[in-house]
Amino acid sequence: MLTPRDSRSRDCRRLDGVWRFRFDPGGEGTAQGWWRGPLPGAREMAVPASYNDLVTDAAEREHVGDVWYQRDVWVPAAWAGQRIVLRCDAATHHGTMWAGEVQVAEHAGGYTPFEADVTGQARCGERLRVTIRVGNELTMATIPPGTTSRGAAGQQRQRYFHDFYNYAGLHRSVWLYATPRHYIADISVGTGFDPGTGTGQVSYRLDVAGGETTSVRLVDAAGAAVAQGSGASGVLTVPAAQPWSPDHPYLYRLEAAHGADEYLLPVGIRTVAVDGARLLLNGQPVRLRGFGMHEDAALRGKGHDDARMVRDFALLDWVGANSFRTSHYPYAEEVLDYADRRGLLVIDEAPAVGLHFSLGHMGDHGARTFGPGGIGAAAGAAHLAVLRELIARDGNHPCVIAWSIANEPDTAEPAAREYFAPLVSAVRELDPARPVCFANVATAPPGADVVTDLFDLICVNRYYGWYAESGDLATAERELEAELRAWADRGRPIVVTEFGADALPGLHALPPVMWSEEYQAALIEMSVRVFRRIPGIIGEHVWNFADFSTAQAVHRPGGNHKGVFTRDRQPKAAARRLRELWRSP
Ligand code: BDP
Repeated sequence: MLTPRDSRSRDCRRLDGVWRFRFDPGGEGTAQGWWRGPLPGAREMAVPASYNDLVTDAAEREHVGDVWYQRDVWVPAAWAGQRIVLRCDAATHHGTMWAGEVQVAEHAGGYTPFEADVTGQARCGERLRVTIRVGNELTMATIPPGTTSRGAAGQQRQRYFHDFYNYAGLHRSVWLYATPRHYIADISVGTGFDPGTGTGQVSYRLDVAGGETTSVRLVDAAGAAVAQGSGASGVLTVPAAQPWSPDHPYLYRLEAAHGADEYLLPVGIRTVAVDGARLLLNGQPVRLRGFGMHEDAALRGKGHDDARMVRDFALLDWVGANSFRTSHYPYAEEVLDYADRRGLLVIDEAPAVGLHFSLGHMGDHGARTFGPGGIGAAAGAAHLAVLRELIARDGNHPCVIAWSIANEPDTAEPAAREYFAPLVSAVRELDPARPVCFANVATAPPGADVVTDLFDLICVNRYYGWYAESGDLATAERELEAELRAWADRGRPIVVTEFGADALPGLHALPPVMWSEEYQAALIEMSVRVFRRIPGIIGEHVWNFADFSTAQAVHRPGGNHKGVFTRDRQPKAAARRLRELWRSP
């Protein structure tokens, strides 16, 4: 799905701002048709933002069910004769959209966009009422999963199995945009690069609507055409290509034309491949240094914020990171565009988190995950749908070097294999060019895990020195090394996608003890030392980049404090130590 971009033929308007808003705890809005007129009893709410931390009432913060957003928008008179599209970048977790009185779209999945042709509803030069109902309920048929129950006061309560707060609302922009009636519906590109000759290749395929002639031109960063083609698909050859890499994130632009419509797509020419225990970018081995992150900040919650994004990337650069994982859901497209421009390598993750019902504080001891009453066919179908949408949305980004299809599912359960095998095949079919992985959990070490052989990369989340061998870094070091060596025997590249410790900012201890800044720094340093002793470990992603909000729990004082930066993006001692480790040769 193409991200909205202005061009000679396209005009895109973000509908960000303050919308009319209403909680709907009783679910009356649907029965009463609240989209039919001005939202009754409305207050106001910022978009994009999670609503949870903008309210002052506990029941509203923890609301389970629908909320309604509404605003009017002037449809420009100049759009007469154009195709008009209403698009929502993210409604977490379900969205239903009306243009005037007409329901135009319905979508499940909180982190991928949906849109509808509203040419029939939008009158040029007049106002259009846009209403979006957003539901946050998680069930055994949603990704991520969750359950609801009733509290003593009769209120709905939500339980989920992932360790970040279930923020909800319109988290990203809503758009109204216009294209010509005959238009480019989608573009997919693939790239090749021969390091020997320096020749690059860009294969392209356009989906178009309406009979017109189609052509493409590839231009370099200075705007000079380097290749062109005609027809809806083909392969462009680029002699003396400038490959995209973290050191040189060079972007070409594919200028696609179909009749009067034009779409401008940034393209980075690069290859990614797994060769034995190496991960190759443009034929060269690459090592990943970085973080699992979250879209999370005070007040806005998971609402996309360019200011936060710019600060986060400045800190990634400062600390010497070259990569991150979009733990545990697809991030805003603005983030991937920025990563393309800044040369960050991204493991792009589906929102399949919490598929482990017996994990630690979040689960129930001994509970089964896969099977009747749990994760089965319905969740599998939702999971496949989000993978399709993820790949359709992000497949053109050079920054995306791998698909992570889940975080910490219970892959020690035999039924996990039956669940994951078809998903892995589907992802390979949708994108044969990128490695596929998932983040393995500590309860499924080698010998217990039943799925890792299906994947290209071995990604493991390990907490030796924190959840295991708490406070004893010497024993933790031995156990971490022993387990990683067992994984390394499989001869595949290994990325440690999580390791770390909570540190309360300002808590100091000599000698280091748990929860202090010094202990966090020491644990990270110990882990990095182990990684460097084991060939085959090609990536280290600290958990987490910054402190983040979680569900309320006795082990989460004001959230999860495994950030090496505070929630307001200032460095703890571990960030300074990492900077030395990552920036020294
Ligand atoms: C892992 C999860 C991550 C958690 C982290 C932790 O993948 O989402 O936040 O551990 O416990 O289980 O801090």
